[in-house]
Amino acid sequence: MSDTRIPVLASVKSHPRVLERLKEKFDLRLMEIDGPASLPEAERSEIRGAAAAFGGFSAEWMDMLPNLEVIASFGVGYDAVNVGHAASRGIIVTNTPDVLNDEVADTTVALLINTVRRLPQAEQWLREGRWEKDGPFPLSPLSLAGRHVGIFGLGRIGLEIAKRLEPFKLKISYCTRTPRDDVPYKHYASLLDMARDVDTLISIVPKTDATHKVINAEILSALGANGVFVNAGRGWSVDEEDLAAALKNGTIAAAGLDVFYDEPHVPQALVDVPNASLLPHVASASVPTRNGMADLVVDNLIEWFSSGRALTPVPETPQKDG
Ligand code: A2R
Repeated sequence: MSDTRIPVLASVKSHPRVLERLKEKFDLRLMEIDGPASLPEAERSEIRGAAAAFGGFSAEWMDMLPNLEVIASFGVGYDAVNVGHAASRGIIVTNTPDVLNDEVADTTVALLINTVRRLPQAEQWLREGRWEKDGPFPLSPLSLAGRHVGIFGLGRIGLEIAKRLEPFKLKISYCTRTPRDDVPYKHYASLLDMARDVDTLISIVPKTDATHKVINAEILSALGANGVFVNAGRGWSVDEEDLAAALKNGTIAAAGLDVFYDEPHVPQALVDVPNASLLPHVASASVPTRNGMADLVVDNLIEWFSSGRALTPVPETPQKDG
């Protein structure tokens, strides 16, 4: 019996729940990580929807699929999907906003505290038996108390980070292109001006042309010797050579990084400095949150094919009204 369900494509590397649910609802076709090239041409022209994994979706892949209507991307950042090309082809792209705000904000605050109070190193000290052998773990030179935090990007996640930092009694400022009228925090249009005024900088901006390597030697120098930098947005926004030098030379005091320029490669210069707290891009990486993201990927495809409206289209590929 032939399958009358809608043919959709997903990478074999997709989240297991994405594959499981797509298999229930659609005629699921799988592609290897090198994209749709491995599918026979006749099969490619049948595909009407696709689920993109972290590897994204290139213009070349889109053009192998002449009847593609929608790409549901896993993650809130969709920089690996060529949205400009999708828009020119009339393909709707969706992402998974909001369902990860709490997890990413929680992890960012944890990373900030780990960085300032050196808690991973303290645990390592205990595990290596050094507490008993060498005595107490050395006092952390830094404290969270009294810090002035500048949040670079006060969107869905940035706002959750700010809300979590308020009960820590920290002063909060932010830098975005457009000021928000719903927050009491001081707005800066210039990242450099904010870096001069704060001692703690948290980056949670997306990867765009305008955010490329904007956190550089000048910004780090403005942050100063008591400065702490935390990145939970994209490694793309940071000049990692400048950051490693700033950590090594004491231009800033410490950094906490969950994201890197060329993941999963982490520059040795960052691994080598003792005042960096490093995580392998785990901010949203809990089973419940990733399940929520997986569900939103699938729900976007289901909604598109049942009502002609996606749930969370990205702004670059808006849906027609009505
Ligand atoms: O600039 P605005 O007013 O559009 O504010 C957005 C800000 N932003 C920037 N701020 C300064 N200079 C820029 N060139 C710039 N570009 C964007 O980043 C907004 O406050 C924030 C982004 O917020 P959302 O779009 O709500 O993103 P969400 O969900 O908070 O995620 C942020 C990023 C993702 O794109 C992933 O790369 C990462 O966090 O997981």
